[in-house]
Amino acid sequence: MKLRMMVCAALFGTGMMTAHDAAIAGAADYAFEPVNAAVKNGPESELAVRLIHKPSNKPVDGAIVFRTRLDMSPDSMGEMTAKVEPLPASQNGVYRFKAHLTMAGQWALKLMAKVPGEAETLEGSVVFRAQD
Ligand SMILES: [Cu+2]
Repeated sequence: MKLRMMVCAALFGTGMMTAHDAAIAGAADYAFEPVNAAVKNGPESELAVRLIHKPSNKPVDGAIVFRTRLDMSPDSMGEMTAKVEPLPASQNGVYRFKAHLTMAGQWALKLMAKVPGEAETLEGSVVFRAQD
C-alpha cells in the first residue's frame, strides 16, 4: 500500500495521473465503515454503513448491495448468524439495514456490492458492537 502511494505520487509529478488512475482504480478504492459502531441488541436493531470512495474521500450513492451476511465472527462465533434486511434508499453514501440481533457482542456485517462505473465487485466487513 505504501509503495503504491509512492508510485502514485511519483506519477502525479510527471503528469501521468489520469492514465495511472484508470489503471489502478478498482474495488480497493472503496471502503465501508460504520456510521455508528455502537448499536442496540435486539430484533429491531438498525445498522448503518457509509460507503466511501477513498481517493476523493467522498460518499458513494447508488451502490447495489446484493449480498449480506451478519455473523459474530469478531467474537469467534462465526457460525452464529442473524437475519438482516435492507432498509430503503441511501443518501450521502449511507446504507441502512434492519438486523435481528440475538446476543450482545460484536457482529460483522459482510457486504458485496456493485457501484456504477466500477467493474469490480466491492466486498466489505463492518463490525458493530451490540449492547443490551
Ligand atoms: Cu454469539
